[in-house]
Amino acid sequence: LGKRVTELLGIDYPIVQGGMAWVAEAELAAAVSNGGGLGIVAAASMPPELLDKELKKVRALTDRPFGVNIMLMSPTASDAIEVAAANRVPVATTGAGSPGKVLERLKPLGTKVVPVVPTTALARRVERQGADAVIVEGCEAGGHIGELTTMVATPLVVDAVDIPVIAAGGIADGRGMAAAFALGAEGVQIGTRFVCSSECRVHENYKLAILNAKDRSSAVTGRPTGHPVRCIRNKLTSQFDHMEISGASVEDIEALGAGKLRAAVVDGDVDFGSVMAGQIAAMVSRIQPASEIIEEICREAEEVLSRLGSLK
Ligand code: FMN
Repeated sequence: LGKRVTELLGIDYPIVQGGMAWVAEAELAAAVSNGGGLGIVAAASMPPELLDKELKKVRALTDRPFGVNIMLMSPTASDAIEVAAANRVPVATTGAGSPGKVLERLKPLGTKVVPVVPTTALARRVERQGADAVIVEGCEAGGHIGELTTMVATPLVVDAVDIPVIAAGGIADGRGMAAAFALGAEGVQIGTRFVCSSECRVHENYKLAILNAKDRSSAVTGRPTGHPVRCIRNKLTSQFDHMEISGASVEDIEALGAGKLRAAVVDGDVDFGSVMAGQIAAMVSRIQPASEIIEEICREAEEVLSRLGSLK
């Protein structure tokens, strides 16, 4: 089922690790790629020199394909594209916007470009622009989110384009992966569960916050700004709630969010930092090596798929 994706990306299993600002560094990316998935370094939180260093580090740690995630909203996006070009990165995923510039600059160099899209309209547009595949991300996901759920957006996007569709948002085990395939996806992208991999270098408090999360632990902050973010409920999300209820300005709400992901990831401030994670955090119960996560999910997915023979 995942053959078009594994062949396109040169990987063993159709599992992509989500690009995650401040979280997705070289060690995690290399561990995922060495485990047979596609590891990704997130450019959003990195100045160009650091991104260059991290990409070279992944190359030193694995001989498997890997990728870079370029957040198009980020002020350093243009620099990140040039660093990705100089490093001849095998795959680029893009988030939050229209990836025209990335396609134009990186595709001629042989980089496979796989944009993250929240809607059928953007999926169609990036296919026309030459995207090699798309990642459709539902609002169950951690981080910046769109409106549609994975359950709804995946089959709609599958129907809208001919290129392979990779589903993201709310997938953390083999059941989720098999469900995504049932909806027509040919691969999955996973963020939250990989935060709890042994090789991910986020502060221990961040991992604990995910491990302790229950089904109603996640909240969405910043809706009035037009850039909503899913994270784990804490003192910061209460502050956001109060501001939104009291009709605070968009500028003030944006100011409250500034620097908060770094505070949680780097300083371990899980009370007043932004602990971005998906709803599926409730299912993540162990810290494991990335390769074990990949094997476990694929084994479970195979079992589920073989069990689902017919309706009766
Ligand atoms: N997606 C991007 O395209 N660029 C980012 O910089 C980015 N940062 C993220 C940071 C965190 C902490 C998390 C949890 C997610 C982020 N995402 C980002 C989304 C992930 O790449 C991925 O699509 C998402 O986590 C999948 O949903 P899941 O968390 O339910 O597995």
